[in-house]
Amino acid sequence: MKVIDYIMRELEKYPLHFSLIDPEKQSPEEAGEMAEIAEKVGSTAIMVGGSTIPEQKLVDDTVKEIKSFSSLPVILFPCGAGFLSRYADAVFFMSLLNSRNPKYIVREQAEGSLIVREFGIEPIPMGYIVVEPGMRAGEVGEADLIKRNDFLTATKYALAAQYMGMKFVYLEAGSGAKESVPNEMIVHVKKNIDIPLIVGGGIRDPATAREKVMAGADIIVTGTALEEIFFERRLSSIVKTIKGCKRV
Ligand code: 1GP
Repeated sequence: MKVIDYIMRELEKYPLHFSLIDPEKQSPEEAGEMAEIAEKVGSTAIMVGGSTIPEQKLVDDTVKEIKSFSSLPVILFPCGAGFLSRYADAVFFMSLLNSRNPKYIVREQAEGSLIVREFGIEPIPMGYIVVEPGMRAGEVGEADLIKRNDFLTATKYALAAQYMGMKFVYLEAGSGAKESVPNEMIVHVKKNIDIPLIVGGGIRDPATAREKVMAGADIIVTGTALEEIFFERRLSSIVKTIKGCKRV
């Protein structure tokens, strides 16, 4: 089954949680253990990504370890063509829509296109929109950050993504952000699009995750919450809370 079909099937049941692992933040073996726990607590997919491109072998080794410890699909969440791995199941073939630099909108994607084809990994088109504070993703991606009260601009980018044929919209506040994407922005965006909405950045507890889902997020991504020691209990309560909500 294609990864996108699996995600769509799971979304019919409840809102979802994806776990983000950055290959540069731990050893491949530790990444494998994190993925095992993520699957155990009910996360639906493992995203592998980061804001800088590590040695490509590190991406390969990390994906291989994750695959050997977990049966969840591995979706690459790359910052560039050098981040691709043939061992992954799929790749968010993403465009940073509010970047000032064409490199992050389409040029890096052109570089990666033939590699994705050669590796045989499933491309999943996704519109990526970076909201204040944006953190490293905003800096590295040279984003014209969406202001936290500018719901209209966020909505325009999201609907443009849908009209360009992208399958998901991702509202990103940046990894480690003190403030996650504002609930009201999620409400506005969700009201105006028909494709699933992914929200991530700065979500570290069940209450915040619930707020985002109640506002309209279909999929919640957490990365930092997995990096903390003894993250299993916290991640478990985040995932249970998300799956216990009704999709908006
Ligand atoms: C970053 O949205 C993700 O791309 C996850 O952010 O690390 O803050 O959970 P956190």
